[in-house]
Amino acid sequence: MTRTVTLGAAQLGPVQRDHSRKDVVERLLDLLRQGAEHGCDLVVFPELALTTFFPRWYITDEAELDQWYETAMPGPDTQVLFDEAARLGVGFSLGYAELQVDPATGDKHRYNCQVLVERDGSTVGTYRKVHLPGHSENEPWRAFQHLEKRYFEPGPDGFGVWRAFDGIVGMAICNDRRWPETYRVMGLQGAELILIGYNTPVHNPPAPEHDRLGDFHNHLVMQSGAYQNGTWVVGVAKAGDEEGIPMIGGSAIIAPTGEIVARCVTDGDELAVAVADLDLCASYKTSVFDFAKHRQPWAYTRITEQTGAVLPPE
Ligand code: CDT
Repeated sequence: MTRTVTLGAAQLGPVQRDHSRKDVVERLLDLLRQGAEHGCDLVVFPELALTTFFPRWYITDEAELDQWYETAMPGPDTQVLFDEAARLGVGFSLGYAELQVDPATGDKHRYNCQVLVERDGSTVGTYRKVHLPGHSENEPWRAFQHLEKRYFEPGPDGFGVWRAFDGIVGMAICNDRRWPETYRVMGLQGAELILIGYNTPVHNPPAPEHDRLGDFHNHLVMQSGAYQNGTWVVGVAKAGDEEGIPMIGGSAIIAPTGEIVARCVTDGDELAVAVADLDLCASYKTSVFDFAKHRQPWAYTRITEQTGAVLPPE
Protein backbone atom coordinates (compact mmCIF):
# COMPACT_ATOMS: atom_id res chain seq x y z
CA MET A 1 0.00 0.00 0.00
CA THR A 2 1.35 3.44 -0.90
CA ARG A 3 2.20 5.69 2.01
CA THR A 4 1.00 9.16 1.09
CA VAL A 5 0.85 12.11 3.45
CA THR A 6 -0.76 15.38 2.43
CA LEU A 7 1.48 18.20 3.63
CA GLY A 8 0.69 21.86 4.23
CA ALA A 9 3.45 24.48 4.44
CA ALA A 10 1.70 27.15 6.52
CA GLN A 11 3.71 30.31 5.97
CA LEU A 12 3.04 33.22 8.31
CA GLY A 13 3.27 36.87 7.40
CA PRO A 14 4.92 39.13 9.96
CA VAL A 15 4.12 38.98 13.66
CA GLN A 16 4.68 42.41 15.15
CA ARG A 17 5.90 43.10 18.69
CA ASP A 18 2.46 44.13 19.95
CA HIS A 19 0.60 41.14 18.46
CA SER A 20 -0.73 38.91 21.23
CA ARG A 21 -0.26 35.13 21.28
CA LYS A 22 -4.05 34.84 21.16
CA ASP A 23 -4.15 36.78 17.86
CA VAL A 24 -1.34 34.71 16.37
CA VAL A 25 -3.00 31.45 17.43
CA GLU A 26 -6.18 32.60 15.62
CA ARG A 27 -4.08 32.91 12.44
CA LEU A 28 -2.58 29.45 13.04
CA LEU A 29 -6.06 27.99 13.54
CA ASP A 30 -7.22 29.55 10.30
CA LEU A 31 -4.28 27.94 8.43
CA LEU A 32 -4.90 24.61 10.19
CA ARG A 33 -8.55 24.70 9.05
CA GLN A 34 -7.47 25.59 5.50
CA GLY A 35 -5.21 22.54 5.74
CA ALA A 36 -8.17 20.39 6.74
CA GLU A 37 -10.18 21.70 3.76
CA HIS A 38 -7.31 20.68 1.47
CA GLY A 39 -7.10 17.20 3.01
CA CYS A 40 -3.83 17.80 4.86
CA ASP A 41 -2.54 15.22 7.33
CA LEU A 42 0.15 17.58 8.61
CA VAL A 43 0.48 21.38 8.62
CA VAL A 44 3.91 22.89 9.31
CA PHE A 45 4.28 26.34 10.90
CA PRO A 46 7.46 28.50 11.07
CA GLU A 47 10.22 28.95 13.66
CA LEU A 48 9.25 31.12 16.68
CA ALA A 49 5.75 31.27 15.23
CA LEU A 50 3.95 32.58 18.31
CA THR A 51 5.83 35.88 18.60
CA THR A 52 7.85 38.38 16.67
CA PHE A 53 11.51 37.38 16.08
CA PHE A 54 12.68 38.88 19.39
CA PRO A 55 16.44 38.04 19.00
CA ARG A 56 16.63 41.14 16.81
CA TRP A 57 16.67 43.20 20.03
CA TYR A 58 19.23 43.43 22.84
CA ILE A 59 17.12 42.84 25.95
CA THR A 60 18.76 43.27 29.36
CA ASP A 61 15.70 42.97 31.59
CA GLU A 62 15.16 39.27 32.43
CA ALA A 63 11.43 39.60 33.04
CA GLU A 64 11.04 41.34 29.69
CA LEU A 65 13.03 38.55 28.01
CA ASP A 66 11.04 35.78 29.72
CA GLN A 67 7.77 36.99 28.22
CA TRP A 68 8.85 35.78 24.75
CA TYR A 69 9.13 32.14 25.93
CA GLU A 70 6.61 29.35 26.60
CA THR A 71 6.95 27.48 29.89
CA ALA A 72 4.57 24.71 28.76
CA MET A 73 3.55 23.20 25.41
CA PRO A 74 0.62 23.01 25.16
CA GLY A 75 0.12 26.04 27.39
CA PRO A 76 -2.88 28.27 28.08
CA ASP A 77 -2.67 30.05 24.70
CA THR A 78 -1.80 26.99 22.59
CA GLN A 79 -4.03 24.23 24.02
CA VAL A 80 -6.70 25.28 21.53
CA LEU A 81 -4.37 24.34 18.63
CA PHE A 82 -3.92 20.83 20.00
CA ASP A 83 -7.68 20.51 20.54
CA GLU A 84 -8.46 21.72 17.02
CA ALA A 85 -5.83 19.40 15.53
CA ALA A 86 -7.54 16.43 17.22
CA ARG A 87 -11.01 17.63 16.16
CA LEU A 88 -9.91 18.07 12.52
CA GLY A 89 -7.61 15.04 12.45
CA VAL A 90 -4.77 17.25 11.16
CA GLY A 91 -1.33 17.12 12.81
CA PHE A 92 0.99 20.10 13.01
CA SER A 93 4.53 21.19 13.75
CA LEU A 94 5.12 24.51 15.50
CA GLY A 95 8.22 26.53 16.35
CA TYR A 96 8.40 28.41 19.66
CA ALA A 97 10.82 29.61 22.33
CA GLU A 98 10.97 27.31 25.36
CA LEU A 99 11.89 28.35 28.91
CA GLN A 100 12.60 25.47 31.30
CA VAL A 101 12.85 26.41 34.98
CA ASP A 102 14.34 23.84 37.35
CA PRO A 103 11.85 23.70 40.25
CA ALA A 104 14.58 22.82 42.77
CA THR A 105 17.28 25.32 41.85
CA GLY A 106 15.41 27.92 39.80
CA ASP A 107 18.02 27.47 37.03
CA LYS A 108 16.75 28.50 33.63
CA HIS A 109 17.33 26.83 30.26
CA ARG A 110 16.21 28.43 27.03
CA TYR A 111 15.77 26.63 23.70
CA ASN A 112 14.56 27.43 20.21
CA CYS A 113 12.11 24.54 19.74
CA GLN A 114 9.81 22.82 17.30
CA VAL A 115 7.11 20.40 18.43
CA LEU A 116 5.50 17.69 16.28
CA VAL A 117 1.88 16.82 17.02
CA GLU A 118 -0.02 13.84 15.57
CA ARG A 119 -3.51 13.86 14.08
CA ASP A 120 -5.04 12.91 17.44
CA GLY A 121 -3.48 15.94 19.16
CA SER A 122 -0.79 13.92 20.94
CA THR A 123 2.80 15.17 21.07
CA VAL A 124 5.20 13.04 19.03
CA GLY A 125 8.42 14.82 19.96
CA THR A 126 10.22 18.12 20.41
CA TYR A 127 13.36 19.21 18.58
CA ARG A 128 15.68 21.88 20.07
CA LYS A 129 17.74 23.93 17.60
CA VAL A 130 21.40 22.93 17.35
CA HIS A 131 22.94 25.57 15.05
CA LEU A 132 22.33 28.93 16.72
CA PRO A 133 23.40 31.73 14.37
CA GLY A 134 24.34 35.30 15.14
CA HIS A 135 26.19 36.56 18.22
CA SER A 136 25.90 36.77 22.01
CA GLU A 137 26.83 40.40 22.77
CA ASN A 138 25.16 43.61 21.67
CA GLU A 139 26.66 44.81 18.36
CA PRO A 140 25.28 48.34 17.88
CA TRP A 141 26.89 48.73 14.42
CA ARG A 142 24.28 46.31 13.04
CA ALA A 143 21.01 47.63 11.59
CA PHE A 144 19.42 45.01 13.88
CA GLN A 145 20.72 42.33 16.23
CA HIS A 146 20.67 38.54 15.82
CA LEU A 147 21.14 37.43 19.44
CA GLU A 148 20.20 33.75 19.24
CA LYS A 149 23.54 32.81 20.80
CA ARG A 150 22.57 34.97 23.81
CA TYR A 151 18.96 33.88 24.22
CA PHE A 152 19.20 30.13 23.55
CA GLU A 153 21.39 27.15 24.39
CA PRO A 154 22.13 24.61 21.64
CA GLY A 155 19.69 21.70 21.85
CA PRO A 156 21.31 18.87 23.82
CA ASP A 157 19.66 16.01 21.93
CA GLY A 158 21.00 16.54 18.41
CA PHE A 159 18.94 15.48 15.40
CA GLY A 160 16.48 12.74 16.27
CA VAL A 161 13.70 11.23 14.18
CA TRP A 162 10.30 9.86 15.14
CA ARG A 163 7.92 7.29 13.65
CA ALA A 164 4.83 9.34 12.83
CA PHE A 165 2.49 10.07 9.89
CA ASP A 166 3.17 6.55 8.56
CA GLY A 167 6.83 7.41 8.04
CA ILE A 168 10.06 8.52 9.72
CA VAL A 169 10.00 12.23 10.52
CA GLY A 170 12.73 14.63 11.67
CA MET A 171 12.86 18.35 12.38
CA ALA A 172 15.38 21.17 12.02
CA ILE A 173 15.14 24.90 12.59
CA CYS A 174 16.20 27.72 10.29
CA ASN A 175 20.02 28.01 10.33
CA ASP A 176 20.22 24.20 10.73
CA ARG A 177 19.03 23.95 7.13
CA ARG A 178 22.26 25.46 5.80
CA TRP A 179 24.39 22.61 7.23
CA PRO A 180 24.58 19.31 5.30
CA GLU A 181 25.30 17.45 8.56
CA THR A 182 21.76 18.27 9.73
CA TYR A 183 20.12 16.27 6.96
CA ARG A 184 22.74 13.51 6.88
CA VAL A 185 22.40 12.70 10.59
CA MET A 186 18.66 12.32 10.07
CA GLY A 187 19.21 10.53 6.76
CA LEU A 188 21.32 8.00 8.66
CA GLN A 189 18.24 7.30 10.79
CA GLY A 190 16.07 6.77 7.71
CA ALA A 191 14.33 10.16 7.64
CA GLU A 192 11.63 10.35 4.98
CA LEU A 193 10.24 13.76 5.94
CA ILE A 194 12.13 16.70 7.48
CA LEU A 195 10.17 19.70 8.79
CA ILE A 196 11.97 23.06 8.97
CA GLY A 197 10.68 26.42 10.19
CA TYR A 198 12.66 29.59 9.50
CA ASN A 199 12.95 33.37 10.04
CA THR A 200 15.51 34.75 7.59
CA PRO A 201 16.04 38.49 7.24
CA VAL A 202 16.71 39.65 3.68
CA HIS A 203 19.66 41.67 5.00
CA ASN A 204 22.61 39.88 6.61
CA PRO A 205 24.62 42.64 8.36
CA PRO A 206 28.04 40.86 8.37
CA ALA A 207 27.74 39.88 4.66
CA PRO A 208 25.41 42.30 2.81
CA GLU A 209 26.78 40.99 -0.50
CA HIS A 210 24.68 37.84 0.16
CA ASP A 211 21.42 39.77 0.42
CA ARG A 212 20.45 39.40 -3.24
CA LEU A 213 20.90 35.61 -2.95
CA GLY A 214 18.72 34.93 0.11
CA ASP A 215 15.90 33.15 -1.75
CA PHE A 216 18.34 31.17 -3.89
CA HIS A 217 20.36 29.96 -0.89
CA ASN A 218 17.18 29.06 0.97
CA HIS A 219 16.02 26.69 -1.75
CA LEU A 220 19.53 25.52 -2.64
CA VAL A 221 20.21 24.07 0.80
CA MET A 222 16.80 22.46 1.30
CA GLN A 223 16.70 20.95 -2.20
CA SER A 224 20.21 19.55 -1.76
CA GLY A 225 19.34 18.13 1.66
CA ALA A 226 16.24 16.44 0.23
CA TYR A 227 18.00 14.89 -2.77
CA GLN A 228 21.21 13.82 -1.00
CA ASN A 229 19.24 11.97 1.67
CA GLY A 230 16.24 10.76 -0.31
CA THR A 231 13.75 12.60 1.88
CA TRP A 232 10.86 15.01 1.63
CA VAL A 233 11.57 18.44 3.11
CA VAL A 234 9.04 21.07 4.15
CA GLY A 235 10.54 24.53 4.73
CA VAL A 236 8.26 27.20 6.18
CA ALA A 237 8.96 30.92 6.65
CA LYS A 238 7.75 33.73 8.81
CA ALA A 239 7.91 36.31 6.03
CA GLY A 240 7.35 39.94 5.18
CA ASP A 241 8.11 43.18 6.99
CA GLU A 242 8.40 42.43 10.71
CA GLU A 243 9.15 45.49 12.83
CA GLY A 244 10.67 47.21 9.78
CA ILE A 245 12.92 44.23 8.92
CA PRO A 246 12.05 42.45 5.64
CA MET A 247 12.12 38.64 5.92
CA ILE A 248 12.25 36.18 3.02
CA GLY A 249 9.27 33.94 2.19
CA GLY A 250 9.59 31.12 -0.32
CA SER A 251 8.10 28.40 1.88
CA ALA A 252 8.34 25.18 -0.08
CA ILE A 253 7.60 21.47 -0.16
CA ILE A 254 10.48 19.56 -1.75
CA ALA A 255 10.45 15.99 -3.04
CA PRO A 256 13.29 13.46 -2.63
CA THR A 257 14.05 14.25 -6.28
CA GLY A 258 15.24 17.66 -5.05
CA GLU A 259 12.39 19.36 -6.90
CA ILE A 260 10.06 21.92 -5.36
CA VAL A 261 6.54 20.54 -5.78
CA ALA A 262 4.62 23.36 -4.05
CA ARG A 263 5.59 26.79 -2.78
CA CYS A 264 4.18 30.01 -1.37
CA VAL A 265 4.18 33.04 -3.62
CA THR A 266 3.35 35.83 -1.17
CA ASP A 267 5.00 37.26 1.95
CA GLY A 268 1.86 36.77 4.02
CA ASP A 269 -0.16 34.02 5.68
CA GLU A 270 -0.41 31.39 2.97
CA LEU A 271 -0.80 27.62 2.71
CA ALA A 272 1.03 25.56 0.06
CA VAL A 273 -0.14 21.94 -0.23
CA ALA A 274 1.36 18.82 -1.77
CA VAL A 275 0.62 15.11 -1.61
CA ALA A 276 3.88 13.39 -0.60
CA ASP A 277 4.49 9.77 -1.50
CA LEU A 278 6.87 8.61 1.24
CA ASP A 279 7.72 5.51 -0.78
CA LEU A 280 9.42 7.75 -3.35
CA CYS A 281 12.27 8.10 -0.84
CA ALA A 282 13.28 4.47 -1.38
CA SER A 283 14.19 5.11 -5.01
CA TYR A 284 17.06 7.36 -3.78
CA LYS A 285 17.86 5.52 -0.55
CA THR A 286 18.37 2.24 -2.42
CA SER A 287 20.33 3.55 -5.42
CA VAL A 288 22.65 6.56 -5.68
CA PHE A 289 22.30 7.28 -1.93
CA ASP A 290 22.35 3.70 -0.67
CA PHE A 291 24.35 4.71 2.41
CA ALA A 292 25.21 1.17 3.54
CA LYS A 293 26.67 0.38 0.13
CA HIS A 294 28.46 3.60 -0.79
CA ARG A 295 29.35 5.73 2.23
CA GLN A 296 33.02 5.83 3.35
CA PRO A 297 32.96 7.06 6.96
CA TRP A 298 36.72 6.51 7.39
CA ALA A 299 37.20 9.39 4.97
CA TYR A 300 34.86 11.70 6.88
CA THR A 301 36.44 11.68 10.36
CA ARG A 302 37.28 15.39 10.18
CA ILE A 303 33.56 16.14 10.22
CA THR A 304 33.24 15.08 13.86
CA GLU A 305 36.83 15.66 15.01
CA GLN A 306 37.23 19.35 14.12
CA THR A 307 35.05 22.44 13.92
CA GLY A 308 37.00 25.05 11.93
CA ALA A 309 39.09 24.38 8.83
CA VAL A 310 42.66 23.11 9.39
CA LEU A 311 44.77 24.35 6.48
CA PRO A 312 47.65 22.38 4.97
CA PRO A 313 51.14 23.54 5.93
CA GLU A 314 52.46 26.42 3.75
N1 CDT B 1 16.62 32.21 12.50
C1 CDT B 1 17.77 31.94 11.84
O1 CDT B 1 18.45 30.97 12.13
N2 CDT B 1 18.11 32.79 10.88
C2 CDT B 1 19.35 32.76 10.17
C3 CDT B 1 19.68 34.16 9.77
C4 CDT B 1 20.99 34.35 9.19
S1 CDT B 1 22.35 34.29 10.24
C5 CDT B 1 22.34 35.68 11.19
C6 CDT B 1 19.31 31.87 8.93
O2 CDT B 1 20.22 31.06 8.77
O3 CDT B 1 18.41 32.01 8.10
